[in-house]
Amino acid sequence: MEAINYTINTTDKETLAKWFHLLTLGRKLDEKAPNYLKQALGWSFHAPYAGHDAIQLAIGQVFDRQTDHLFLYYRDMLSALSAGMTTEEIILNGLSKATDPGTGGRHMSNHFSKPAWHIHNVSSATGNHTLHAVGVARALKKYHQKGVAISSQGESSTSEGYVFEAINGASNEKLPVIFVIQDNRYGISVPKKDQTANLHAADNYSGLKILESSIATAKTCLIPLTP
Ligand SMILES: Cc1ncc(C[n+]2csc(CCOP(=O)(O)OP(=O)(O)O)c2C)c(N)n1
Ligand SMILES: [Mg+2]
Repeated sequence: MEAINYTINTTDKETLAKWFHLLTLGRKLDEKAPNYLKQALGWSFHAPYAGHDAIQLAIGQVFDRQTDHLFLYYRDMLSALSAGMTTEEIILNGLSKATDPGTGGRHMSNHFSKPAWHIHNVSSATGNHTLHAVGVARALKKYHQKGVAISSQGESSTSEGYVFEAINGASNEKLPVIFVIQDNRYGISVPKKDQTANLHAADNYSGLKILESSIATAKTCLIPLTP
C-alpha cells in the first residue's frame, strides 16, 4: 500500500468532488439512522461517526476490495460508504432486511459487512475483530497473497485482552495488518483516562518488535475531537 500525501492544491477536482459527495452523503445517513430507531422501524442502536470523518474517508479510499480485507467497527459508517457500500445496503442492515448483503438481516445495525467484497462480518464484542483481521493476515502471508487486512476500532476497546493477543501475534509473525485506532477520548461514557494507560492508546503497544511503522500509522489516525 503506497503512502500518498494529498493536499487541496495537488488533489484533482474529480477526486475532491467524490470525497465531498461521500462526506455529505455519510453525514445525511448518520443523522437519519437514529430517526429509524426513534420511529421503531429498526436500527437497534446508532453510534454516530460525526467527527471521525477524515480517517473514515481515508480507510475506505485506501481499501482495495480485490486484494485487501476490511474489518470495521460499529462507528465506521463512513468507512463502509467510502469503501463502496451503498446507503441502501447500510439501511438494509439497519432495518434487518433479508436482502442485507452482510447477514441477511440477522446481525445488529451498524455491523457493516459485505463478504463478497472482503468487508467482513465482525463480532459485537468490541475490538474482537482485531483477532479475525490477524487471522486473515496470517493466511495472506502463508499463501503468498497480495494485500493487507485493515482493522478499525476505538481507542478504549484496545484495553481488551484479545486486542493485545492480536497485536502481539501480528508483531511476532510480521503479518500484513493495519490497526486503525480512532480516538474520540471516550469509551462511550467512560473518559479515556479511566480506560487506557497512555494518552495515545497505540503507545500501550510500543514495546512490541517491528511495530514502529504501524504505531506511527495509528498515531496519524488519532483525531482530536472536542467532546
Ligand atoms: C467485550 C465488550 N465489552 C463491552 C462492550 C460494550 N461497549 C460497546 S462500545 C464500548 C466502548 C468502546 O469505546 P471505544 O473503543 O473508544 O469506541 P468509540 O465508541 O468511542 O468509538 C463498550 C464498552 C462490548 N460491546 N463488548
Ligand atoms: Mg472512543
